Amino acid sequence: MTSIGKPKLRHPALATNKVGFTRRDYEGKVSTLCAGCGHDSISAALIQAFWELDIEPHRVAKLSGIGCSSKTPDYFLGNSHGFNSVHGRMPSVLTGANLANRGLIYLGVSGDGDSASIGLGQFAHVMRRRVNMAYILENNGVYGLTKGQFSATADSGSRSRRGLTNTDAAVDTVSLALLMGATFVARGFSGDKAQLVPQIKAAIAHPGAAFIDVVSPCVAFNNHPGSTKSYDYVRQHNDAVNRLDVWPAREPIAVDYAEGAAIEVPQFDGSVLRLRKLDAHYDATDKTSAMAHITHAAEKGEVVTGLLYLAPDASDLHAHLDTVETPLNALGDADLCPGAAMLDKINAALR
Ligand SMILES: Cc1ncc(C[n+]2csc(CCOP(=O)(O)OP(=O)(O)O)c2C)c(N)n1
Ligand code: SF4
Ligand SMILES: [Mg+2]
Repeated sequence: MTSIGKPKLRHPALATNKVGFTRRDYEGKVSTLCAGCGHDSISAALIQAFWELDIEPHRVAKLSGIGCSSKTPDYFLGNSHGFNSVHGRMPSVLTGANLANRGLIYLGVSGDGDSASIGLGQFAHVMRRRVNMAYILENNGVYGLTKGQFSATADSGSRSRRGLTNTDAAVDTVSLALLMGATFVARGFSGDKAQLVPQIKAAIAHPGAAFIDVVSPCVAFNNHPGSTKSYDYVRQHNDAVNRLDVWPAREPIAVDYAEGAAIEVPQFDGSVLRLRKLDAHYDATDKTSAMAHITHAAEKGEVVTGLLYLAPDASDLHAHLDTVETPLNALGDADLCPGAAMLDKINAALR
């Protein structure tokens, strides 16, 4: 059995959000992942974030590749649009869907094998094209679904459950996303929901390529001493540079911080991101120093988490291509066909 439906029965007193949905309306089928898998905690954080943002489930399109991580869209947002694509190919399918219908909110869900091994090229190009999406990479350092081989994000020197040492250099997806032009880059940990939920909310509000690498331990194949993606390792080496608060549009900001302790970044949808510094020297708007900080921390075996980079002037692929505001899939023949005279002109120009 690959999926189990949930009973329809629900408590009549469940709280509803501003669009009239309970938290249950953002859930999906019962998860069939291993008990304790980090990916299930990420699904719970996604449910919480979409519910708190008052987004109607039918406005969301969730796309994924192949892997335990890519299976998870079955376990949340059961009333949203969903497409489980081919291994490593989610970014191009998401790009096509986004170009055809800019009216939906795009969520890409992937794994480290899916994005950093077979799908590395697609990952790089979707970031440099700045497709408007929230891209969540559930990073456990192994191919969980195919029984725990090292993936390309496994750190050099880390040990497999069977005692093998990884000698290959790791692909750091956060550094790669920065290098490729993503305009929102964060790293979270599936064991820290308080940090992850605001990160997801901010990524959804961001008007461009938003990427979150979420370290998500695989309890079956990569949660032992010697692994750098285990719960214990990440808890002991987590170096959070800041904490995010997200204030939805039109809601008064309820907390004050000392001057210099927080920066506010208004988003295009009216919401406001508040970034509370935990590391006074970390500037999330300075890409070059962010990259240097991440590289130095990785050399010391630290796992830097938080909102690592935010471009204040972000824009997306639709803005770059100058497409019309109406979703392309809603345009009629009259809008799409330039007519015989225009076609003659184009042909003449090519002769
Ligand atoms: C084209 C292709 N090659 C290989 C596979 C086999 N395969 C399925 S999932 C997977 C790796 C998944 O790893 P990851 O993306 O890290 O997801 P996880 O299971 O760890 O969450 C592989 C190699 C496949 N399904 N399709
Ligand atoms: S094999 Fe690993 S990644 Fe897959 S469900 Fe189990 S714990 Fe999660
Ligand atoms: Mg994996």
